[in-house]
Amino acid sequence: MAKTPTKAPSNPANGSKSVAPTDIVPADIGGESPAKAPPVPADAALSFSFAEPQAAGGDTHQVAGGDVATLTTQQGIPVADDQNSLKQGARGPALLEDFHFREKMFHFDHERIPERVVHARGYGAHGFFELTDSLADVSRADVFQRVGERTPAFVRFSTVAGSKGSSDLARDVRGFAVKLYTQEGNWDLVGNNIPVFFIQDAIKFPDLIHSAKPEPDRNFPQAQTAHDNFWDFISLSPESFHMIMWTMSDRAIPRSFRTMEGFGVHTFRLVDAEGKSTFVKFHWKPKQGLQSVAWNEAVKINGADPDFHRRDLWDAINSGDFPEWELGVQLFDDEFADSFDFDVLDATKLIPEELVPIRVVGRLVLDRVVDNFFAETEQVAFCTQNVPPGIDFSNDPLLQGRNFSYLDTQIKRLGGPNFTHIPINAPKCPMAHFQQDGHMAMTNPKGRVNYEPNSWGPIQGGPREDPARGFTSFAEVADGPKQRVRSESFADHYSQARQFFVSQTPIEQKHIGDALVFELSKVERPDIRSRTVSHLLNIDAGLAATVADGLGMPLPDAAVAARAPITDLPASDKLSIVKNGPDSFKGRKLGILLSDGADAAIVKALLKAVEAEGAVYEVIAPKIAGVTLSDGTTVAAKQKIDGGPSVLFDAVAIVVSEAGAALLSIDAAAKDFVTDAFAHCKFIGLTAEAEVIFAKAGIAGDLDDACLTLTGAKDADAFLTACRALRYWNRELEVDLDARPAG
Ligand code: HDE
Repeated sequence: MAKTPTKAPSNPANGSKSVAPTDIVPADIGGESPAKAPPVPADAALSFSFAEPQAAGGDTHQVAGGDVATLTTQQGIPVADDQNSLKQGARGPALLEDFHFREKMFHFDHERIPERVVHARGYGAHGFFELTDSLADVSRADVFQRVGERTPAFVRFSTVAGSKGSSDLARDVRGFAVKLYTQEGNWDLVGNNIPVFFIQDAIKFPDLIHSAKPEPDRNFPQAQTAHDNFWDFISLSPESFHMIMWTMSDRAIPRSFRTMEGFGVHTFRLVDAEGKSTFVKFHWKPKQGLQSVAWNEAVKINGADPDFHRRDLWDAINSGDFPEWELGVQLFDDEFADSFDFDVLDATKLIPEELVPIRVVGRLVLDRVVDNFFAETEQVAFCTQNVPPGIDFSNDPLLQGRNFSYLDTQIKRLGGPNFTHIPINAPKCPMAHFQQDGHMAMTNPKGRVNYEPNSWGPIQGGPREDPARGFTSFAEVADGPKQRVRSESFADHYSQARQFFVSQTPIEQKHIGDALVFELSKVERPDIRSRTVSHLLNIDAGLAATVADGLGMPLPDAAVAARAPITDLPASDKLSIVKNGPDSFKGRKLGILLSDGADAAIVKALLKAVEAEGAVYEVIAPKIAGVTLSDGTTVAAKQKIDGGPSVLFDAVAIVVSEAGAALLSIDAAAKDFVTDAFAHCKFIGLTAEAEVIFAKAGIAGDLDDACLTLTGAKDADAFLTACRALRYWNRELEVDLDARPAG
């Protein structure tokens, strides 16, 4: 009878030979930017770690003295054999008595919790908020009082429509949810990367989301709005068209979470110690500048690296390149609200920065990745109702509805009322209340008294209300008949949609047209396509004509507008991505395609220039083991060419020898590498030898000003400087059929 191994077996059956670490010769140059020593988080004093053993038992696998801990059951019983279940004889039936097997399987069976009904796919990180300008003049909120003070933060970015396992580059709104653990309780600013929303009243949210999600009979398409149900709903809901302009723009395919803005969307209130209220809109402005990818590129990124955004955030933080945003506020009073062309309670409208300038009051820095995705990113529970004293709600009917929905959904998702006991959700300030019991209660009050008022005195009797420090709602006077109506002041649906469109650069306008044509081309019913275009006519006649032409359909009549659009709202530069890009290649990634025999001086100069720019690089090569350069230096590859397409990089350099180029020019993946980099308007650096690859790909004759020849080491700096422009969008007007005038 075969002896059962008791240790994890090496596998003699498959004959695999293990490679001793000494067999591997490290390359002279690594295949990617070298990892820096993990930096000390700037808020080290405030940082807290979920790796610390928690009340219910440590989650560390080490025991004192550094010995490896003994595997145990959840009850702490040491486990002797984790490879084999208990059987009656070696080939006999399994025994019910095997408590270790049953406990292990039971726990596994319950590993999943319901995914979020929207924003299921998300990625989070820790950091801090630092106040740089006191808001004490308008708010009593503790978090806004002391300049220089840091408040711990957790941020979760997300897509909206896709399931947890969907791809990062879906065309979609991005969630930008911020939890600040203030000294007066948690403040959750649960925003998006787009400052307006599709609908005006929360009662339409289930319909909007049903229409965007996979169609219920067939359960597809996944993470896409390009289908009949979505556009049917949208074309019957004119209020959505301002947001549609944003979601059809490149805002919906960001390059990185780090290159997106965030918005609180609704009008909130700040309230001072005297109870005076000031209206406020919250903005997060990325220090990294705004940047998006091209649609054709997004589609390909989804295949090449569905985790593109989460990997980007993980890598940036781990390499010490901490993403940072400024917190800006737009403050305004009743007088402005009354004079504004639109209703400040209508979440389909924004207030242009030119009208109410942004006051920067702080910065948000993400400097620590999670220890455990599930414990932190999956279990974090944002609730719009979480506001500390000094911040308050407006009557925006969307916000009012959200305040119900978020608490409600957490009970379903996290299983009970004690989700605030989970460390990621627990406030980091003192807490005292009489709420008790329920599923998974972790922090239970001690003592005899669990009610108030009580007469057990200040020590035994527990916490008391504090009328001065406690939260008081802004004493807004409200009156009116009880009715289901939409305010007349919400009736303008097109003016700001038009303002957004005219604020874009020509290439951004083209992308909006392209996106509409793409989405509507996936819609099967011509009447839905036509109805959608009928709304575009109220926004911009040129856009409507482009889309109708792209769909090959006649122009319909314009939709009947509830209120005639204002057509002369001035363009707002802040609404464009291209006009708000960075002026550096910092934080971006250069892909360097190498072959054996590539010019060592050029490669080394490129790496130096990348580092000087604060950018990163990855080497792509025919084989993952890497290449040997002209001077004998070996360079490791990060990507084999087939797994490292150019869509994963912000710019590319192709440094190859003549022999290497000859080999690569017959390789489909290498040809895709150059054609895609070209089609996506990237800056391309290439040695003269590389031209044969472009020739075989059919684009050698098209090389333009953004394709820079690298003749020697001296050209590396100039190439990296050129890359600061991020994309050479003019090229798209040459190479895209859709750039031709309508007709
Ligand atoms: Fe949400 N939304 N939402 N939403 N939302 C949720 O809460 C809801 C809206 C936003 O990373 C859910 O915990 C209603 C606007 C983000 O965990 C749910 C309405 C904005 C996240 C919910 C809206 C958002 C959510 C699902 C219309 C931008 C992800 C899971 C009235 C200002 C938070 C959850 C995270 C998540 C309801 C509209 C942003 C069901 C009813 C407008 C960033 O409660």
